[in-house]
Amino acid sequence: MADLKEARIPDIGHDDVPVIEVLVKVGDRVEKEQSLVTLESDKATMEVPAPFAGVIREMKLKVGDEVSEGAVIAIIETAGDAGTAAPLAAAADSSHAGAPAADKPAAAAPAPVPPAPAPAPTAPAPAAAVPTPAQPRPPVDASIVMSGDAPYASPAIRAFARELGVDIHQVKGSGRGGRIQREDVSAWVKHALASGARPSGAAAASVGGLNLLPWPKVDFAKFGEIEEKPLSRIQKISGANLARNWAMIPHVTQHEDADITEMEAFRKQLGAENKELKISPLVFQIKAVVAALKAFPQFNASLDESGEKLILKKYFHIGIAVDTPDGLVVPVLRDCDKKGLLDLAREMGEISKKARDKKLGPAEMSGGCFSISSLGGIGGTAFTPIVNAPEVAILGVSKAAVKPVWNGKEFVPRTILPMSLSYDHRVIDGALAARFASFLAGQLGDIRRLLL
Ligand code: CAO
Repeated sequence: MADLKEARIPDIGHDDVPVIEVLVKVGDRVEKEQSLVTLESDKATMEVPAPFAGVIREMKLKVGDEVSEGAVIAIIETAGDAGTAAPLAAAADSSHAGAPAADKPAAAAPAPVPPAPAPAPTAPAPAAAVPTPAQPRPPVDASIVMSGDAPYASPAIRAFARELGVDIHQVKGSGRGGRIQREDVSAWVKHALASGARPSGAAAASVGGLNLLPWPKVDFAKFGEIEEKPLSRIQKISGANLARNWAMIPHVTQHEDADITEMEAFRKQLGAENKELKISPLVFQIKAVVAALKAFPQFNASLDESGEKLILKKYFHIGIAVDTPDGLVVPVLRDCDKKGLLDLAREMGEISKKARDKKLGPAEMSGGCFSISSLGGIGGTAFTPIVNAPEVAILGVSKAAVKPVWNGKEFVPRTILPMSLSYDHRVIDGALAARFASFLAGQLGDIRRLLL
């Protein structure tokens, strides 16, 4: 007896996690545990499996939706027995009929319908087949991902492809029934590197092939003892983002010094009065950045995907780069224009602890307008921070030091904070950046101005 049931998001540990892939469509017959959608936070991707077998009658989610526990993914028509729903082949998309359900036990599906349209080759392509290089596809957007022509690949292979930044739609499967194997993804990457094939996604539309040399392949053990250490998940994700941002954004870094002698005196006084809080120079920098974003709205902006429009933001959410044992994360402090120094100090303490304890949720790392990366507690006199796309600028802060400064009559000791402002030169020109940096220095040099 057929039955309509809701497949819901289970406890995923976070709220508002974005859906990045919809793996099934109306009419598909799914097995129990077959992945329905993929969710991705900044820290992890997860595929949500079907809690029971049946035929998808209605999809309730689309790419870009943000979900929490309990959200309905789809309405599934089951055939009574949740674990082994009878095949409802007549209801399935007829375009799938006849394609082999490569990995399904024959008994489970007398009229099998594969989870995704496989090309149904009469003889599967050999495993060593040269991958099809970047098929010219339009940029990946929600409608394409949702179109239902999901390639035939296991969750692990999809995750692998995503980690390498490969659009799985471009990979030709060499497994049974066209199933995509790990080797297919690796071979696609090798081929793409060698041929300078177009990168996937929206980026492809504007960047074209970078035509880079393949990464040097070196047998390091030939030269001495070595040890292999896999990158952490955070390093892999942030590495891919940094590489894209560095390659695609024309960076320029403007350096500026701020005289923070008075600010430091006030900060120490505040610290003495609020011993329970750690009042770092960062909270003053956040307030100064907010003032500068208000004065220079071009910095509180993002280029839209087409690269032809600037989105100006009326809110002031500031990302703070936090160094954790597993790599760099950038939690976002919201509405910094509405918060005082003490509130920000409290929040900074909480959020950096959460980051180091790996407890940040995706929502806490999204929506930033501008980032600050402070190496001031460590050292250095200047560096080149990488813009955190789709933001258009980032402030790098180095270690303040007492220096002799000429006041017109004599050298006096002043505490000088070196700042490095990197910006996207497509959006911001050098003169504007110099004005922004000098405005920032002015705010930090006379913190009474932060009240204006
Ligand atoms: N100049 C001099 N001293 C500074 C300073 C500066 N610009 N900024 C901070 N300090 C001081 C602090 O006051 C603190 O002194 P006390 O111990 O006497 O209180 C000390 O340096 C250590 O500060 P901190 O780094 O622990 O704290 P913070 O609030 O300044 O920064 C955080 C917090 C989370 C930003 C920082 O811990 C961090 O992770 N920084 C690294 C960010 C990073 O890796 N960026 C690089 C990105 S590109 O790879």
